[in-house]
Amino acid sequence: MKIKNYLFLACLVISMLSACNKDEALPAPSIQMGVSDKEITGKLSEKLSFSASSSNAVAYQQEWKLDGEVKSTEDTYEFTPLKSGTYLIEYTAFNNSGTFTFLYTIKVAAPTKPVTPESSMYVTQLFEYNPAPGQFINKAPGNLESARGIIGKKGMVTLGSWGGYIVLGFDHTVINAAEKEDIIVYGNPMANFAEPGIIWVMQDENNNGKPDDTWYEVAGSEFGKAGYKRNYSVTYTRPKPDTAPIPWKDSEGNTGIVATNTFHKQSYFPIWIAGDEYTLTGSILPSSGIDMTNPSYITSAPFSWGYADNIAGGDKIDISNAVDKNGKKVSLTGVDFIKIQTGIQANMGWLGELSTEVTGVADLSLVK
Ligand SMILES: [Ca+2]
Ligand SMILES: [Ca+2]
Ligand SMILES: [Ca+2]
Repeated sequence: MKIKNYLFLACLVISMLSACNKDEALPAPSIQMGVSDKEITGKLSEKLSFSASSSNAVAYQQEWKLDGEVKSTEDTYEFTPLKSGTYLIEYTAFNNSGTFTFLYTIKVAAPTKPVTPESSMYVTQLFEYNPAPGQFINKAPGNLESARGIIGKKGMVTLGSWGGYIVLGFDHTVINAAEKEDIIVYGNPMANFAEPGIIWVMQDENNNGKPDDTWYEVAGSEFGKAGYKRNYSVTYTRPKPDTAPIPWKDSEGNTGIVATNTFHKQSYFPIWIAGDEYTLTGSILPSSGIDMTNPSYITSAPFSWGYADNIAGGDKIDISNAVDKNGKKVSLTGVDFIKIQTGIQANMGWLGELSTEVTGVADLSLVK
């Protein structure tokens, strides 16, 4: 029985080998690439043309893949990068005898708007003000007018409870200077009372002047520590009546309220929100720095570094600490847009909810 099995296996191997020998009669494609450099520096909106030709007269199929997706099965392929980044173009030619592949890596630098004598050190554009509910919302410093108040100068805007944010733009690209901080975010913290907010940055990858590109979180001292979570979200529900506490539920199944107090009698739910609820998404920071043991003297210790409304005198931010959606460091040459978002969900008794305030955002290289 065993011998029979060996014989069968031997026959199988021999027949496979002879099949291979037969195929060798037809050669594999031999290909000449029109562009022989594998590393290519591309430019935004500039067309790149690729071609491949056979130097032996055999039949074969071919394909061009852009980042894994087939884009052409012809001899040529044209590609125009519409945003900055790294692209992979893989060419493959194949028949029954073999496969030829060639891989291009195309790097397209982010566009840079240079500093001019007219450049403002402060942010010059407000793109979005989307605060979470809070005691100052729907009046100063928690309305659109307050948000506009930090454009081109110092002012004061509050972002409400966890997740509330503001999106701002510079009139030039803030360059990521090597080995030093690049942006300063002013707030109103005191030595024992921080209301930390997370900072996000964006390059204008498609050069259209709008923050419709990729946000990168700027990792601070609490990144990855206990109590820090990414891809977290909270849904706030319109209260009934308007002036009641605001119920919320988070992406982990927890629920809570943004409590109201007697000092602020207006609705804490942003009046310009159309629906009965809205969801804010981001990263959450630990609330371990808050000490409520003495209810009449509540404190909130600042984190070591890397957050808004955290350290008295202004928080200096290094673009080099930016991380991608997987938490991996990214190397950005500079940034055009910034987002600041309240990072902690906490009720601080008679002081109301913890909410990040922003009193100014400036390019540190232009601060005199
Ligand atoms: Ca830097
Ligand atoms: Ca853009
Ligand atoms: Ca504050």
